[in-house]
Amino acid sequence: MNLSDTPVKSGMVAIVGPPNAGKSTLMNHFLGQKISIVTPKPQTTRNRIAGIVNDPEYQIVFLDTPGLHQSREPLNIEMVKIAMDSLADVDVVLFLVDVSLPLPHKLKEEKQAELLSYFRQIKGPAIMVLNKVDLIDRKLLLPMIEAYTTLFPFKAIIPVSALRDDGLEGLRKEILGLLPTGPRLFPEDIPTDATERFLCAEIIREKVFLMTGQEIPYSSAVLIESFKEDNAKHLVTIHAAIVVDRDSQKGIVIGKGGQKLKSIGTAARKDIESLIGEKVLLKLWVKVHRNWSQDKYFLKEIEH
Ligand SMILES: Nc1nc2c(ncn2[C@@H]2O[C@H](COP(=O)(O)OP(=O)(O)O)[C@@H](O)[C@H]2O)c(=O)[nH]1
Ligand SMILES: [Mg+2]
Repeated sequence: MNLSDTPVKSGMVAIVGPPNAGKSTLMNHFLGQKISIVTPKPQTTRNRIAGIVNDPEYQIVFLDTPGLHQSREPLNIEMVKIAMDSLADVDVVLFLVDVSLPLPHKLKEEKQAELLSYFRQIKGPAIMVLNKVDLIDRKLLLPMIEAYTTLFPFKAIIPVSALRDDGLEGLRKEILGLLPTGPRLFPEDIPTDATERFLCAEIIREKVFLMTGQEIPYSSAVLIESFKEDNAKHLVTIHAAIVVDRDSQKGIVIGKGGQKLKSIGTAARKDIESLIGEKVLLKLWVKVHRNWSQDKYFLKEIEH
């Protein structure tokens, strides 16, 4: 019997909640590395991404998910579906909220109903994670905990700051207490189930989110057109297209004299090099694909 078959605490943990609550930040802190992209803009995460934490005593498979929010845009409907579907086969649900935002009973009726509808879809044990406690006075926590206690039978309500790594140890213990004992679900040496190709596209998308304003982040996607590894030279050559909705957006992403695209490329290349540990040659170009977010085939193509 090899080590991987030895029963340990092992299971899947979905991280769900409104956009910008800090879901990706939380997962990255548990992993000790950046798997999921993080920006100050809502709706950054578009797909379910697994981050796997291995320890001699346990394996926790976190699923980072897109933010829950109501919207009639096909891409957004798909994103919420991805998040809600991930609730189906997990052992524990972490419901994350940003404590600097209004409490549930202070929300507009419609927003409150939305929140409750998400809670109702939780089947197994759930932990409410009150994130961003660094932004508020600790005295406000008790009424907050009481408010959430009345809304859903959470197994625990835990205040944390994912950004400052505060309270995460206690949260990890709560999670382990709820996980079954069994074989590891993944090999011990991989931190994610995402492909390098997908993670590279995500890194480029993060730089587009961070370096462009207004509508561009939400109107763009990244397509990896080729990904070639030259093992002898320790060089990976990546060709990728930043896909936008309209001609006018193409100009914005390229920038004056190509400066914007160059900055995006340089920042992305550095992160990709540290992700894969090889030299990277990154060739970026910008392509217009009208209504890409409504194109099911295109959405499938950028998923992996
Ligand atoms: N002050 C503070 N900011 C946080 C914390 N956790 C996340 N953030 C910030 O909130 C923003 C959204 O984070 P992200 O992880 O992308 O949220 P997601 O949309 O839920 O995945 C980013 O700017 C993070 O740096 C926290 O504990 N405290
Ligand atoms: Mg996210």
